[in-house]
Amino acid sequence: MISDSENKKISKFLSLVLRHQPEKVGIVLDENGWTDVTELIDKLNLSGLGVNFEVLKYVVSSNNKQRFAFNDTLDKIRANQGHSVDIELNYKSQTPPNILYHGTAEKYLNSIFESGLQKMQRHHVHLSADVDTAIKVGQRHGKPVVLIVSANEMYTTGLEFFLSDNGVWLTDSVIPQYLKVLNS
Ligand code: HQG
Repeated sequence: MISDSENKKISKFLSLVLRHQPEKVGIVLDENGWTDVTELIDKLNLSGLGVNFEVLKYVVSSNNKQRFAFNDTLDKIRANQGHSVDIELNYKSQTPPNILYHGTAEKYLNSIFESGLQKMQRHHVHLSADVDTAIKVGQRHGKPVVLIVSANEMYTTGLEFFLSDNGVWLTDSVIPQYLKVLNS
């Protein structure tokens, strides 16, 4: 497949970008250190490292310390340990206030009350502790509507909330049962 020295070279470079300097090739790690496999391969190739999916799988499986792992669907990859970048530490699991708010646009309401608040392209659903912030967030999408989220009720059922360093409340999803429209 590839020579040992080529394998080692790719592995070292993977350690560098998956643990320390993702920005070196322009990838982004999520809060748990995962990054998109297709994007990683594209960016590695742009950096002059000839890597395709088969080669990447080989490097991961043959690594002497199993430094890297794919997720179950093989579309994300991360380093198993040894990070110097601040993954996870940005988001602390917290007891939320009784109520949090989510700003959205009127046009999304039907869908939200059908399938709940979903994280869409992001890692979490973003919530705020105050109404003004929610209105501003909602305005980005159209005519703003503020939803009241029964955060503490969710929390008591075991659902997790995180507070980012910049004060944004985060959770995985919110089912319609915990949502109400704030009447202005
Ligand atoms: C909506 C900015 C249909 C959701 C802001 C939102 C925020 C659904 C949109 C941060 C849905 C996603 C996040 C469903 C959710 N059906 N629509 N089932 N579930 N939606 O931008 O909360 O500049 O990904 O209501 O300040 O607007 O990035 O999320 O309208 O904190 O740092 O789908 O983005 O910060 O939109 O904004 P977004 P968001 P940054």
